[in-house]
Amino acid sequence: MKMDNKLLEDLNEQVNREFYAAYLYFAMATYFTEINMEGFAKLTKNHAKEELDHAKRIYDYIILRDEKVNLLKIDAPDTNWNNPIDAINAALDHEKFVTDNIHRIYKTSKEKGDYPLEVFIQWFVQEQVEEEHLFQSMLDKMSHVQDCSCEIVNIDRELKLESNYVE
Ligand code: OFO
Repeated sequence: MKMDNKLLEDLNEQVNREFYAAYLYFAMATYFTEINMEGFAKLTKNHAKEELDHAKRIYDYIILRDEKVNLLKIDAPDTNWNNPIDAINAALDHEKFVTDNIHRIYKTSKEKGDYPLEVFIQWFVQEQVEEEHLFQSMLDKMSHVQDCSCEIVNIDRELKLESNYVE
């Protein structure tokens, strides 16, 4: 089934948005490394790798549909974070932005009768629920500690010990 041109364009832009997300999380990992927060650095670096996987999933899907992958320029992320809460807030904002885009692709694929794409993109719809939850719950935890940086250090230590955040 031939893909609608606008949908294909949006999907190619989504590949770019996923690569940008990887850039953003690698930038955050750099920031957290610079301020000696190894746990947060590990978390964000691991997340950057997940974003590369998201980009690859969509890249492979476009090829599977016999359509053309169009790789677009990746912007440099804005990295002016003042503190760890600021950075994690930026992560949540970005995930909300990605969610809006995924929902639009899902909605359009339904409207255009592209059922294969509708089914494919469902994985991302669910993934975004998890991604937003990850950063929202972290922010909730951090917002309790307010200005006490020693508590943020404790959260960082916990993250460092989490076995699922592998290098
Ligand atoms: Fe963070 O989920 Fe992809 O972008």
